[in-house]
Amino acid sequence: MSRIVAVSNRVMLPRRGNAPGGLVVGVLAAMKSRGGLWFGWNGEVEDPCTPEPTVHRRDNVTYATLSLSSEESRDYYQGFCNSTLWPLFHYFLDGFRFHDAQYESYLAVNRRFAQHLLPLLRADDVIWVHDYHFLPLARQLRQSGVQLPIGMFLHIPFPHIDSLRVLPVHAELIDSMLDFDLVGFQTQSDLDAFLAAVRVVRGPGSVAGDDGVLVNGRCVRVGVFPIGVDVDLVQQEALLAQRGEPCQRMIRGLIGKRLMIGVDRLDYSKGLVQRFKAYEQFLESHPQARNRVTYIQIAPLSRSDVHAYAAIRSELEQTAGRVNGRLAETDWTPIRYLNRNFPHGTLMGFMRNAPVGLVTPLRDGMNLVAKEFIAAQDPSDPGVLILSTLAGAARELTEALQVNPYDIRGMADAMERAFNMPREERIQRHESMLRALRRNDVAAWHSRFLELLCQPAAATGGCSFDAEASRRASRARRWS
Ligand code: GDG
Repeated sequence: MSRIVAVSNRVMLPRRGNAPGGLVVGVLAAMKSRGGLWFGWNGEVEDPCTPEPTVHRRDNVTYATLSLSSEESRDYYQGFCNSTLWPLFHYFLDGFRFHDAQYESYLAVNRRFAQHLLPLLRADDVIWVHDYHFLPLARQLRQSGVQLPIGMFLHIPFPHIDSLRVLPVHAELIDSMLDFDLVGFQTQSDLDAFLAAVRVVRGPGSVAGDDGVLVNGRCVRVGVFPIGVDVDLVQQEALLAQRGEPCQRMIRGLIGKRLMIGVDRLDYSKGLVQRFKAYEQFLESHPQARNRVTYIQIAPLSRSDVHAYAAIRSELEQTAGRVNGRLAETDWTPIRYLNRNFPHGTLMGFMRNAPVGLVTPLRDGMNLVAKEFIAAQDPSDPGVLILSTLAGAARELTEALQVNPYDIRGMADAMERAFNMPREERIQRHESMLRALRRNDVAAWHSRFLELLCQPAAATGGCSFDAEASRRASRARRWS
């Protein structure tokens, strides 16, 4: 069996106190079950940056990591990754910035990481690259002669070409993504958007069906691989944590009030300001709920060096302060807003004790918290999930109370409905969503992706369309 080499911007060694984000949770699950090499950034910024990767072994995983220089951190990470690609791919065109020098840094970091990865590769490896930080990595590796199978999974949405066009280098980026052998997306609409962009950049004849793109006679397979959670593990974590001191303390702190919970990295894409306002409206229009419910929002800080993240942080502090200032009683704080990490199990225990879970991003590739909330529930008395239609998870979790995250009144109404939903309806909705979670759990996600990546294109029917006709069309385009 081939060795798996995972490449992601952030590599996190399993140790206490680390609060992994969604990507790391998924990659860690794949690496733990299969073993292999995990290569990427160690999260450190130093001048000069590490000349060679630092290598650690834990269980059956080898971790090889590099640091970034302060210039790379500013231009590649905070710049092109998090002020260009992240806002653009989440349709936040107001926050979108483009600077040539940052794009140059992005390419240079991809080149540097490719060079350091080369000596670590073996002849039987398959390389699985994660996310928007490394869209040109396959091109860099191919230019150094690597012929191994290389796949890319995009954890975030892929935008429609009409938005993507604002990026001056969009054609170059799309083109470089076609050096992968397999490109995977969270949802069908992400895949459709990618194929639409490929048609524009390489001509309509390059795509047929939705399983492949033909590039210079070579087939690049594409597909939808919705990331999931380990349902049994989340259930065990939730059950175990429920008896632990942090959960018991949280329950005591509620003094009998019913809990509504949100757990999100502090990010403007997660829709927290709108959520706070919807809760305020819910309490205003349903005064009987006051002093009966408490909303806990856990929001560990992320990317705090990026200006837009500092701005959202201060807006949230103000909004929570205003709601609490207006509505709190001597024995009741309406919103408890915590910028800190908790161990994953503790979070699952909190979720199990919440009659309502709030997951209302303005845009999200998938959103694992939505799936974890369902998995963590007591099936005989489950909580209700309020879920944004703009999260990838909404495609599978159709029995959640789906809301438009910009519709403050609609979200307030959903809160009222969730707190009052009869038990029978809650059970029926939960059962159906649990089935969906089991169909697309985290093991299905990584095994489907890796199986496809390990098979030659001919064996999978990728590019099953008329390759010769496509080549003729592309020749005709060149001469027209
Ligand atoms: C990206 C995409 C896609 C959160 N707080 C703590 C903590 N978490 C865990 C959650 C969950 C994960 O982090 C967050 O995952 P999400 O999917 O919600 O979000 P992103 O970080 O934005 O992830 C996203 C994902 O990649 C996977 O493909 O779903 O759309 O944006 O597992 O439980 N974990 C710990 N402490 C915390 O305080 N330990």
